[in-house]
Amino acid sequence: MSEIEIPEDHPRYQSLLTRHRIEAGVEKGITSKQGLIAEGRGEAFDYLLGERTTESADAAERAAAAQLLLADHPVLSVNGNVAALVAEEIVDLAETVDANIEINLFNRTEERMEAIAAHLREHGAEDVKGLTADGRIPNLSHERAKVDADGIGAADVVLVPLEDGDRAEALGEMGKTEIVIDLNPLSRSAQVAAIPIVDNIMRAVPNMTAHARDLQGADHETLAEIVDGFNPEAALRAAEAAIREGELA
Ligand code: PTJ
Repeated sequence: MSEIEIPEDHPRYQSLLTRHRIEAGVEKGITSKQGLIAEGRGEAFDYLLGERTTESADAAERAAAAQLLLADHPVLSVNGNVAALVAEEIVDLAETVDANIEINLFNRTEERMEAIAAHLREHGAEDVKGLTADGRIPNLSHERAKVDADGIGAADVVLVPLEDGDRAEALGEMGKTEIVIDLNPLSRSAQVAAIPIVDNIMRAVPNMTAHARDLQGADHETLAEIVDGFNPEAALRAAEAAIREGELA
């Protein structure tokens, strides 16, 4: 038996584990109730994708790893769903690509900010940004616009998983290179991303870390070639085709 009382060979193990983590996140005060709804929407897309990392998502994850390794100041943005689902995996990715972790919430309260920071520290994060909030994303309503000036404010590349479309668009307008993880290829965040990853965050983050480890010794030119060879429109088309036409097992 593992984290939940379900055997790992249960056919719906991953899905049940995800639900368990989100529910625990709500109980711990880190995930919003809206996060439960967001997870349900994501699950429906994942079901249609066959709950697997498609070839095109894997290529996006490799391009994202290369982009994070190339960045001068990469930041991984964490919300209540991300913290509940992949706290340890985000810490691992941040260490591998030398990125900052910043909490950035849609429904921001000081209590949730503190609870998420504590949860990330429990999972090994040393420096958690987002609490200073001395920077602003222009053209967004007050609470959602709060960032750290030396975190997302100063970042050149930002990973924004499970993000709402408005803020993803506003970050893009600030000139940040955005990597988005979202199971809905039609969502505005996926559409505005330089690198959209249409995959479950539970699979996407560890796979990005594995690619980053594999690419760690690569030179600038090799990394730039991987990023330049990635086509976001083609990736979104492939994801939509997999969802619409995929054979369900
Ligand atoms: O913690 P907060 O306050 O910042 O709020 C976070 C949520 C997620 C509630 C907020 O950002 C929100 O309402 O987001 P949306 O607009 O519902 O978008 C979430 C997107 O993530 C949707 O397109 C879902 O399909 C997708 N999604 C949900 N679960 C997963 C996912 N994508 C990848 N992996 C998942 N596990």
